[in-house]
Amino acid sequence: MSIDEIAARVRAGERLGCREAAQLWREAPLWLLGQLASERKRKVSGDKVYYNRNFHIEPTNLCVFNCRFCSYRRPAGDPEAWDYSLEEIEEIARSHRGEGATEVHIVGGVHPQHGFDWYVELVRRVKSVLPEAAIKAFTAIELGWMMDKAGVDYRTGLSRLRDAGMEAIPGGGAEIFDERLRAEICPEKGSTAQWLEIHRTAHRLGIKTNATILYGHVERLEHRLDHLRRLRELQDDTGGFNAFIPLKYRNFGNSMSRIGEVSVVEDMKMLAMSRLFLDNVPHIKAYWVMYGKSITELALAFGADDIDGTIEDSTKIYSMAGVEERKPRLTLGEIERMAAAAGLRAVERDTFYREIGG
Ligand code: V47
Repeated sequence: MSIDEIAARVRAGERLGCREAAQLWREAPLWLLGQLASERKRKVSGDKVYYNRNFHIEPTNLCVFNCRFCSYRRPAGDPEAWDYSLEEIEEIARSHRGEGATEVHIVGGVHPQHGFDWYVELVRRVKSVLPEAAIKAFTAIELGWMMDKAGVDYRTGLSRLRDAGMEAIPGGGAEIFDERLRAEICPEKGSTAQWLEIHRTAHRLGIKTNATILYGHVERLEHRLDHLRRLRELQDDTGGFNAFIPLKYRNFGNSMSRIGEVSVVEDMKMLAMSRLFLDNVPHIKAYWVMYGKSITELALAFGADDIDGTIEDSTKIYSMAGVEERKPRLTLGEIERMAAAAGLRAVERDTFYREIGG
Protein backbone atom coordinates (compact mmCIF):
# COMPACT_ATOMS: atom_id res chain seq x y z
CA MET A 1 0.00 0.00 0.00
CA SER A 2 1.23 3.52 -0.68
CA ILE A 3 1.53 6.23 1.96
CA ASP A 4 -1.26 8.13 0.18
CA GLU A 5 -3.54 5.11 0.47
CA ILE A 6 -2.76 4.68 4.16
CA ALA A 7 -3.33 8.40 4.74
CA ALA A 8 -6.69 8.17 2.96
CA ARG A 9 -7.69 5.25 5.17
CA VAL A 10 -6.66 7.14 8.30
CA ARG A 11 -8.73 10.12 7.14
CA ALA A 12 -11.71 7.83 6.58
CA GLY A 13 -11.42 6.75 10.21
CA GLU A 14 -10.18 3.23 9.48
CA ARG A 15 -8.15 1.52 12.15
CA LEU A 16 -4.38 1.25 11.63
CA GLY A 17 -2.82 -2.20 11.81
CA CYS A 18 0.74 -2.60 13.07
CA ARG A 19 2.04 -3.07 9.55
CA GLU A 20 0.51 0.11 8.11
CA ALA A 21 1.52 2.01 11.22
CA ALA A 22 5.12 0.88 10.78
CA GLN A 23 5.08 1.93 7.14
CA LEU A 24 3.61 5.30 8.03
CA TRP A 25 6.26 5.75 10.68
CA ARG A 26 9.12 4.87 8.35
CA GLU A 27 8.01 6.50 5.12
CA ALA A 28 5.61 9.36 5.81
CA PRO A 29 7.10 12.84 5.99
CA LEU A 30 6.87 14.46 9.39
CA TRP A 31 4.46 17.14 8.16
CA LEU A 32 1.99 14.45 7.03
CA LEU A 33 2.06 12.73 10.42
CA GLY A 34 1.44 16.11 12.04
CA GLN A 35 -1.42 16.83 9.69
CA LEU A 36 -3.14 13.46 10.15
CA ALA A 37 -2.73 13.56 13.93
CA SER A 38 -4.00 17.16 14.12
CA GLU A 39 -7.03 16.31 12.02
CA ARG A 40 -7.81 13.41 14.34
CA LYS A 41 -7.22 15.56 17.41
CA ARG A 42 -9.60 18.22 16.08
CA LYS A 43 -12.36 15.62 15.69
CA VAL A 44 -12.03 14.69 19.36
CA SER A 45 -11.33 18.02 21.03
CA GLY A 46 -11.66 20.76 18.43
CA ASP A 47 -9.39 23.71 19.12
CA LYS A 48 -9.00 22.90 22.82
CA VAL A 49 -5.86 22.21 24.80
CA TYR A 50 -6.70 20.74 28.16
CA TYR A 51 -4.86 21.42 31.40
CA ASN A 52 -5.66 21.13 35.06
CA ARG A 53 -4.67 22.69 38.36
CA ASN A 54 -2.74 19.99 40.08
CA PHE A 55 0.22 19.11 42.23
CA HIS A 56 2.07 15.91 43.06
CA ILE A 57 2.83 14.23 46.35
CA GLU A 58 5.79 11.86 46.19
CA PRO A 59 5.75 10.03 49.53
CA THR A 60 9.17 8.43 49.14
CA ASN A 61 12.02 7.73 46.76
CA LEU A 62 12.98 4.54 48.57
CA CYS A 63 12.08 1.64 46.31
CA VAL A 64 12.22 -2.13 46.47
CA PHE A 65 12.89 -2.19 42.73
CA ASN A 66 15.91 -0.92 40.86
CA CYS A 67 14.81 0.04 37.35
CA ARG A 68 17.74 0.82 35.09
CA PHE A 69 16.16 4.01 33.72
CA CYS A 70 15.29 5.50 37.09
CA SER A 71 17.18 8.57 38.34
CA TYR A 72 14.94 9.05 41.34
CA ARG A 73 15.42 6.05 43.61
CA ARG A 74 17.82 6.32 46.54
CA PRO A 75 18.80 3.68 49.10
CA ALA A 76 17.75 4.15 52.74
CA GLY A 77 20.18 6.42 54.56
CA ASP A 78 21.26 8.27 51.40
CA PRO A 79 21.33 12.07 51.90
CA GLU A 80 19.00 12.44 48.90
CA ALA A 81 16.47 9.85 50.13
CA TRP A 82 13.14 10.91 51.58
CA ASP A 83 10.42 8.92 53.30
CA TYR A 84 7.50 11.00 54.53
CA SER A 85 5.25 10.02 57.41
CA LEU A 86 1.46 10.27 57.12
CA GLU A 87 1.63 13.49 59.15
CA GLU A 88 4.17 15.00 56.76
CA ILE A 89 2.09 13.98 53.75
CA GLU A 90 -0.97 15.55 55.31
CA GLU A 91 1.07 18.71 55.87
CA ILE A 92 2.14 18.79 52.19
CA ALA A 93 -1.52 18.51 51.16
CA ARG A 94 -2.41 21.31 53.59
CA SER A 95 0.31 23.56 52.19
CA HIS A 96 -1.47 23.46 48.80
CA ARG A 97 -4.83 24.57 50.21
CA GLY A 98 -6.16 27.68 48.54
CA GLU A 99 -4.39 27.04 45.20
CA GLY A 100 -7.58 25.79 43.60
CA ALA A 101 -6.11 22.37 42.77
CA THR A 102 -8.67 19.96 41.38
CA GLU A 103 -6.29 16.99 41.37
CA VAL A 104 -3.60 15.54 43.62
CA HIS A 105 -1.31 13.09 41.82
CA ILE A 106 0.31 10.72 44.32
CA VAL A 107 3.15 8.44 43.21
CA GLY A 108 6.50 7.43 44.58
CA GLY A 109 8.89 4.57 45.01
CA VAL A 110 7.62 1.18 46.12
CA HIS A 111 8.24 1.35 49.85
CA PRO A 112 9.84 -1.67 51.51
CA GLN A 113 7.77 -1.60 54.71
CA HIS A 114 4.39 0.07 54.47
CA GLY A 115 1.33 -2.16 54.64
CA PHE A 116 -1.87 -1.79 52.66
CA ASP A 117 -3.71 0.03 55.47
CA TRP A 118 -1.03 2.74 55.47
CA TYR A 119 -1.91 3.61 51.86
CA VAL A 120 -5.63 3.58 52.57
CA GLU A 121 -5.02 5.96 55.45
CA LEU A 122 -2.79 8.16 53.24
CA VAL A 123 -5.59 8.55 50.70
CA ARG A 124 -8.15 9.19 53.42
CA ARG A 125 -6.04 11.92 55.02
CA VAL A 126 -5.22 13.75 51.79
CA LYS A 127 -8.87 13.63 50.78
CA SER A 128 -9.96 14.99 54.15
CA VAL A 129 -7.55 17.94 53.81
CA LEU A 130 -8.56 18.68 50.19
CA PRO A 131 -12.08 17.29 49.74
CA GLU A 132 -12.66 19.26 46.52
CA ALA A 133 -9.66 17.71 44.72
CA ALA A 134 -9.73 14.32 42.97
CA ILE A 135 -7.04 11.92 44.10
CA LYS A 136 -5.21 10.20 41.24
CA ALA A 137 -2.96 7.81 43.05
CA PHE A 138 -0.40 5.04 42.74
CA THR A 139 0.91 3.35 39.63
CA ALA A 140 -0.26 -0.20 38.94
CA ILE A 141 3.19 -1.27 40.14
CA GLU A 142 2.77 0.34 43.56
CA LEU A 143 -0.78 -1.00 43.73
CA GLY A 144 0.26 -4.53 42.74
CA TRP A 145 2.99 -4.59 45.35
CA MET A 146 0.84 -3.30 48.21
CA MET A 147 -2.10 -5.59 47.40
CA ASP A 148 -0.01 -8.72 46.75
CA LYS A 149 1.94 -8.20 49.95
CA ALA A 150 -1.25 -7.85 51.97
CA GLY A 151 -2.85 -10.84 50.24
CA VAL A 152 -5.74 -8.65 49.08
CA ASP A 153 -7.25 -9.41 45.68
CA TYR A 154 -7.23 -6.53 43.21
CA ARG A 155 -10.97 -5.98 43.20
CA THR A 156 -11.16 -5.74 46.98
CA GLY A 157 -8.01 -3.66 47.29
CA LEU A 158 -8.97 -1.12 44.64
CA SER A 159 -12.47 -0.85 46.11
CA ARG A 160 -11.04 -0.08 49.54
CA LEU A 161 -8.77 2.61 48.11
CA ARG A 162 -11.67 4.04 46.14
CA ASP A 163 -13.84 4.14 49.24
CA ALA A 164 -11.06 6.09 50.98
CA GLY A 165 -11.05 8.68 48.16
CA MET A 166 -8.87 7.40 45.31
CA GLU A 167 -10.82 8.33 42.19
CA ALA A 168 -8.35 7.70 39.38
CA ILE A 169 -5.09 5.88 38.69
CA PRO A 170 -2.14 7.43 36.84
CA GLY A 171 -0.50 5.74 33.89
CA GLY A 172 3.01 5.13 35.21
CA GLY A 173 4.79 1.83 35.52
CA ALA A 174 3.80 0.59 32.07
CA GLU A 175 7.33 1.20 30.71
CA ILE A 176 7.48 -1.19 27.78
CA PHE A 177 5.16 -4.20 27.63
CA ASP A 178 7.43 -6.49 25.62
CA GLU A 179 8.44 -9.03 28.26
CA ARG A 180 12.01 -9.49 27.05
CA LEU A 181 12.78 -5.79 27.07
CA ARG A 182 11.02 -5.34 30.38
CA ALA A 183 13.33 -7.97 31.84
CA GLU A 184 16.26 -5.95 30.52
CA ILE A 185 15.36 -2.46 31.74
CA CYS A 186 13.32 -3.20 34.89
CA PRO A 187 13.83 -6.86 35.74
CA GLU A 188 12.36 -6.88 39.26
CA LYS A 189 9.37 -4.72 38.51
CA GLY A 190 5.75 -5.91 38.33
CA SER A 191 4.96 -7.60 35.04
CA THR A 192 3.10 -6.43 31.97
CA ALA A 193 0.32 -8.90 32.81
CA GLN A 194 -0.03 -7.38 36.27
CA TRP A 195 -0.12 -3.81 34.93
CA LEU A 196 -2.85 -4.71 32.47
CA GLU A 197 -4.84 -6.72 35.00
CA ILE A 198 -4.88 -3.92 37.56
CA HIS A 199 -6.03 -1.38 34.98
CA ARG A 200 -8.68 -3.82 33.73
CA THR A 201 -9.94 -4.37 37.26
CA ALA A 202 -10.00 -0.63 37.94
CA HIS A 203 -11.99 -0.01 34.75
CA ARG A 204 -14.51 -2.68 35.75
CA LEU A 205 -14.96 -0.87 39.06
CA GLY A 206 -15.58 2.38 37.19
CA ILE A 207 -12.20 3.87 38.13
CA LYS A 208 -10.71 5.83 35.22
CA THR A 209 -7.00 5.41 34.54
CA ASN A 210 -4.24 6.69 32.27
CA ALA A 211 -1.62 4.75 30.34
CA THR A 212 2.00 5.49 29.45
CA ILE A 213 4.88 4.10 27.44
CA LEU A 214 8.55 4.72 28.18
CA TYR A 215 10.20 5.10 24.77
CA GLY A 216 13.58 6.07 23.40
CA HIS A 217 15.82 3.52 25.10
CA VAL A 218 16.51 -0.03 23.90
CA GLU A 219 13.15 -0.65 22.24
CA ARG A 220 12.47 -0.66 18.50
CA LEU A 221 9.46 0.54 16.55
CA GLU A 222 7.85 -2.91 16.63
CA HIS A 223 7.94 -2.87 20.46
CA ARG A 224 6.31 0.55 20.59
CA LEU A 225 3.53 -0.60 18.28
CA ASP A 226 3.07 -3.83 20.23
CA HIS A 227 2.68 -1.72 23.37
CA LEU A 228 0.06 0.51 21.73
CA ARG A 229 -1.76 -2.55 20.36
CA ARG A 230 -2.08 -4.12 23.82
CA LEU A 231 -3.49 -0.86 25.20
CA ARG A 232 -5.92 -0.52 22.30
CA GLU A 233 -7.21 -4.03 22.91
CA LEU A 234 -7.79 -3.39 26.60
CA GLN A 235 -9.49 -0.10 25.79
CA ASP A 236 -11.77 -1.89 23.30
CA ASP A 237 -12.88 -4.14 26.17
CA THR A 238 -13.29 -1.57 28.93
CA GLY A 239 -13.19 2.02 27.67
CA GLY A 240 -11.56 2.97 30.96
CA PHE A 241 -8.49 4.89 29.77
CA ASN A 242 -8.82 8.66 29.78
CA ALA A 243 -5.43 9.58 28.42
CA PHE A 244 -2.26 8.16 26.95
CA ILE A 245 1.08 9.76 27.79
CA PRO A 246 4.21 8.85 25.81
CA LEU A 247 7.16 9.33 28.18
CA LYS A 248 10.52 10.03 26.59
CA TYR A 249 13.45 8.33 28.30
CA ARG A 250 15.61 11.03 29.91
CA ASN A 251 19.13 9.89 30.45
CA PHE A 252 20.69 11.90 33.25
CA GLY A 253 21.75 10.11 36.42
CA ASN A 254 20.69 6.54 35.79
CA SER A 255 22.39 3.34 34.78
CA MET A 256 21.28 3.50 31.12
CA SER A 257 22.72 7.00 30.58
CA ARG A 258 25.09 5.86 27.85
CA ILE A 259 22.07 5.28 25.59
CA GLY A 260 21.47 9.00 25.08
CA GLU A 261 18.12 10.56 24.22
CA VAL A 262 16.07 10.43 21.03
CA SER A 263 15.49 13.53 18.88
CA VAL A 264 12.57 15.92 19.05
CA VAL A 265 11.49 14.64 15.63
CA GLU A 266 11.17 11.20 17.17
CA ASP A 267 9.09 12.71 20.00
CA MET A 268 6.71 14.28 17.50
CA LYS A 269 6.38 11.02 15.57
CA MET A 270 5.64 9.17 18.80
CA LEU A 271 2.88 11.62 19.72
CA ALA A 272 1.34 11.55 16.24
CA MET A 273 1.46 7.74 16.09
CA SER A 274 -0.13 7.49 19.55
CA ARG A 275 -2.98 9.71 18.40
CA LEU A 276 -3.50 7.75 15.19
CA PHE A 277 -3.04 4.22 16.52
CA LEU A 278 -4.98 4.67 19.76
CA ASP A 279 -8.19 5.63 18.00
CA ASN A 280 -10.19 4.67 21.08
CA VAL A 281 -8.31 6.72 23.71
CA PRO A 282 -9.74 10.24 23.80
CA HIS A 283 -6.77 12.23 25.09
CA ILE A 284 -3.08 12.27 24.23
CA LYS A 285 -1.06 14.09 26.84
CA ALA A 286 2.21 15.88 26.12
CA TYR A 287 3.52 15.92 29.68
CA TRP A 288 5.22 19.31 29.74
CA VAL A 289 7.43 18.55 32.75
CA MET A 290 9.12 15.78 30.76
CA TYR A 291 9.36 17.55 27.37
CA GLY A 292 10.00 21.07 28.62
CA LYS A 293 7.83 24.03 27.68
CA SER A 294 8.94 24.67 24.09
CA ILE A 295 8.74 21.06 22.90
CA THR A 296 5.30 20.88 24.48
CA GLU A 297 4.20 23.80 22.31
CA LEU A 298 5.32 21.87 19.24
CA ALA A 299 3.56 18.73 20.51
CA LEU A 300 0.25 20.56 20.12
CA ALA A 301 0.76 20.34 16.35
CA PHE A 302 1.25 16.55 16.53
CA GLY A 303 -1.99 15.31 18.03
CA ALA A 304 -1.64 16.13 21.72
CA ASP A 305 -4.68 17.77 23.31
CA ASP A 306 -3.52 17.88 26.92
CA ILE A 307 -0.38 19.19 28.61
CA ASP A 308 -1.03 18.07 32.22
CA GLY A 309 -1.15 20.81 34.83
CA THR A 310 0.27 23.63 36.89
CA ILE A 311 2.35 21.19 39.01
CA GLU A 312 3.51 23.84 41.52
CA ASP A 313 7.06 22.52 41.77
CA SER A 314 5.93 19.30 43.40
CA THR A 315 7.60 16.51 41.41
CA LYS A 316 11.22 15.42 41.25
CA ILE A 317 11.08 12.41 38.91
CA TYR A 318 12.11 14.42 35.86
CA SER A 319 14.28 17.09 37.45
CA MET A 320 16.41 14.22 38.80
CA ALA A 321 16.51 12.69 35.29
CA GLY A 322 18.04 15.83 33.79
CA VAL A 323 15.26 18.02 32.38
CA GLU A 324 15.95 21.76 32.27
CA GLU A 325 12.99 22.72 34.42
CA ARG A 326 14.32 22.18 37.95
CA LYS A 327 11.32 23.71 39.68
CA PRO A 328 8.44 22.80 37.37
CA ARG A 329 5.54 25.21 37.52
CA LEU A 330 3.21 26.61 34.86
CA THR A 331 1.12 29.73 35.37
CA LEU A 332 -2.29 30.08 33.76
CA GLY A 333 -0.86 32.88 31.60
CA GLU A 334 1.90 30.60 30.30
CA ILE A 335 -0.60 27.85 29.53
CA GLU A 336 -2.78 30.28 27.60
CA ARG A 337 0.20 31.58 25.65
CA MET A 338 1.36 28.04 24.79
CA ALA A 339 -2.07 27.09 23.45
CA ALA A 340 -2.39 30.35 21.52
CA ALA A 341 1.05 29.89 19.95
CA ALA A 342 -0.25 26.62 18.49
CA GLY A 343 -3.47 28.30 17.29
CA LEU A 344 -5.49 26.56 20.00
CA ARG A 345 -7.43 27.52 23.13
CA ALA A 346 -6.53 26.51 26.69
CA VAL A 347 -9.41 24.89 28.56
CA GLU A 348 -9.25 23.96 32.23
CA ARG A 349 -10.49 20.45 32.96
CA ASP A 350 -10.86 18.23 35.99
CA THR A 351 -9.43 14.71 36.31
CA PHE A 352 -12.35 13.33 34.28
CA TYR A 353 -12.04 15.91 31.48
CA ARG A 354 -15.10 17.83 32.57
CA GLU A 355 -14.54 21.46 31.67
CA ILE A 356 -14.24 23.99 34.45
CA GLY A 357 -15.39 27.61 34.23
CA GLY A 358 -15.31 29.26 30.82
O1 V47 B 1 6.53 4.97 35.37
C1 V47 B 1 11.01 7.17 35.26
C2 V47 B 1 8.84 7.28 33.99
C3 V47 B 1 6.88 7.34 35.09
C4 V47 B 1 12.33 8.09 33.81
O2 V47 B 1 -1.01 9.48 34.48
C5 V47 B 1 11.03 8.10 33.31
O3 V47 B 1 -1.37 11.61 34.23
C6 V47 B 1 11.75 9.14 31.43
O4 V47 B 1 3.74 7.93 34.76
N1 V47 B 1 13.04 9.13 31.83
C7 V47 B 1 6.09 8.09 36.14
N2 V47 B 1 10.74 8.64 32.13
C8 V47 B 1 5.44 9.34 35.57
C9 V47 B 1 4.09 9.06 35.00
C10 V47 B 1 3.13 10.16 34.74
C11 V47 B 1 3.57 11.47 34.64
C12 V47 B 1 2.65 12.48 34.42
C13 V47 B 1 1.32 12.22 34.32
C14 V47 B 1 0.87 10.91 34.43
C15 V47 B 1 -0.60 10.64 34.37
C16 V47 B 1 1.78 9.87 34.64
O5 V47 B 1 8.02 8.10 34.78
C17 V47 B 1 7.44 6.00 35.41
C18 V47 B 1 8.46 5.85 34.30
O6 V47 B 1 7.85 5.35 33.15
N3 V47 B 1 10.26 7.52 34.22
N4 V47 B 1 12.30 7.51 35.03
C19 V47 B 1 13.38 8.62 33.00
N5 V47 B 1 14.66 8.60 33.39
